[in-house]
Amino acid sequence: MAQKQQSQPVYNEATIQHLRGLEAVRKRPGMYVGGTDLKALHHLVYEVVDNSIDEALAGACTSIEVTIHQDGAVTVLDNGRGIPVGIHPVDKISTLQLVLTELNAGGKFGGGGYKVSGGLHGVGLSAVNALSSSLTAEVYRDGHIWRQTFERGDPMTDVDKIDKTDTTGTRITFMPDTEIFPDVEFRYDILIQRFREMAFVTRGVNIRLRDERIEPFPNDHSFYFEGGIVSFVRYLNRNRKGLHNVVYGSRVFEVEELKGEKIEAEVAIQYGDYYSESILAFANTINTPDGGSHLEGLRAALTRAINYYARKAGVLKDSDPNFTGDDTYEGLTAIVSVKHPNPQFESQTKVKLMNPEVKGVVQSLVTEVFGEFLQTETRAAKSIYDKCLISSRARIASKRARELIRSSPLQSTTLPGKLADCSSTNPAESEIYIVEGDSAGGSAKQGRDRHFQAILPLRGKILNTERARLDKVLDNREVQALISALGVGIGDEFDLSRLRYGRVIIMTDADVDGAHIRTLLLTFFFRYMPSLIEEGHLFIAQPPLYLVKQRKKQIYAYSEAERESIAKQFDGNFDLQRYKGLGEMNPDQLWETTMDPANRILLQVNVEDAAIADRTFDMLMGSSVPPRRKFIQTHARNVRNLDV
Ligand code: 0RA
Repeated sequence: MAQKQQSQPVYNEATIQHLRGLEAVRKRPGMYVGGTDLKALHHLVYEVVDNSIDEALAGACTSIEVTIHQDGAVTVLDNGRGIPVGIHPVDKISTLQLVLTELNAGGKFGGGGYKVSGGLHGVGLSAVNALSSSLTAEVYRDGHIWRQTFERGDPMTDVDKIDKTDTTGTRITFMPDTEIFPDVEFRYDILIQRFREMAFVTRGVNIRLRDERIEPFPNDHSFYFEGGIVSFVRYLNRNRKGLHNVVYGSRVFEVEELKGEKIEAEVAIQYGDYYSESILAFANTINTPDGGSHLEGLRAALTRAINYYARKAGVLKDSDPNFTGDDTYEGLTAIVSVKHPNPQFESQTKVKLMNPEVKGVVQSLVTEVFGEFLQTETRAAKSIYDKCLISSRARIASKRARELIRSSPLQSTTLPGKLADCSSTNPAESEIYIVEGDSAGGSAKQGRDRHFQAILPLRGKILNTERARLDKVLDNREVQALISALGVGIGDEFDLSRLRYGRVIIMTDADVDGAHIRTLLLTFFFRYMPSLIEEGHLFIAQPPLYLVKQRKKQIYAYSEAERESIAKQFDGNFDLQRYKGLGEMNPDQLWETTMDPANRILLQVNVEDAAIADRTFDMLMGSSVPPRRKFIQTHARNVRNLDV
């Protein structure tokens, strides 16, 4: 190539039209890069890197290095094949110049080497060139280093052969134009996030990001994930427990619409012991947060496979309805990544993939690999079905609750007549005792410190109805009294900030019925006021089980172990009084043992405790009594200890 004078734009017939194109990019950057804000600025880097990723996807590139320079320019260097520099047969100019000056040229013209591209809005490197005050492209190819420089998209030099080399690759350095972008400062954090994702979905490529603006260069990270999206799922679940190893599958599909070109799809799936859902979908390595056809295919196939095999395994009976999609997505971490020769995105910013044929492709892949997994790994499959069961029960319970709440007068704000309120109106210091039975309620009212302790007696026999269903419970007058005493409302109206007492304390007898009522109340709070538990407002009072007496000395025992150790202390010579109910204590005793903040032991309820109660609840409300009693006796006091 002949040397041309520096900084003299190189025009020939072919370039005139290209330059007009680039002028349009500068006039309306919004149409080409989605605006001139920070997001658009960073898109310039992604655009160049996307081209290098394309080389990696073509199997021709293993390393991409991105550098933010001190002057604010960015360099993207890769070891791909290098942008071709020869004269283009149609346009009669160097392909390098064509790629950098013609809109839509990119690497995809001529049906050549490229399978896929995630390139920005299909406008390619030329848009970056147009929006850069200066750009230098250096190509390592055919034994030589070639260079061409541009200003605001105009070629300043010809494609110059500047040296010899035995490697291949492309180095693009550009300075975003301050005439276009009000803020041209690249953010390391934004870029690193994107490159981490790209490295995960482009197996075997090393992406490095360095920031030369801060010495001694603390910002220098490399990403390389041999395991691709399997590593990605492990990374996302790094602090959580998986129920099984990551399930992975990939296929290359030929679909008729594409006339010989192929779609590549891969998925990685893992369920864990948590309830959130994180599914990420990528199209040509670009994250598509609004999903699209690839995500639809994944979701549909997962739900169908789980329903099919759960039914086959007898987990779902003939009379049971199918799990809904949501039932099957709780606790799921999954990634679907497709590479498509002609991706169609909903909008310029590429947040949603539209190609309809992709849905079926992903669906058949997931059906095959995940179905195979469910069939062979039966234990893992069982734990997934069990999770779905829990999700579906919770969904049905909360639906029933919402319906009920809508049609019931539970939002009343008048305080119930049975409430013995405290004089303090400061929730930070006040507490409410929910007490089983009117007689214990009477003792508690007399024994309390009325300044900060309120008492609400619940009539035991009503709550005691053994077969009470939870929706019946909401219809219950006692529970309605509880809701209005707390002041928080319920359902859509629920507002924890209106809680009238900072501590809500359940105080029931230390017997089977007491445990039963406690389970019921815990279940109620868990299903209808979970945030009250999460924020640490719910407690269980712990009355003593025994009074151990020796002449004038008397000691309360709160557990069997305590009773034994006191008995030893008294040399086996003592009187023992067993408390079966709160009513057996006089008001002073009740204050001293169970209500006085100086002496009492409260158990703070956490969500796990309440979840156990919730699971227990269904069993308790079943029709067979003996296992129920046994369960209550063994588990009722099995709550974490906490001194308050
Ligand atoms: C056009 C055709 C080919 C590669 C490229 C462009 C290409 C573009 C960029 C941008 C950054 N790095 C790049 N690397 C390659 C195919 C070349 C061939 O078939 O040899």
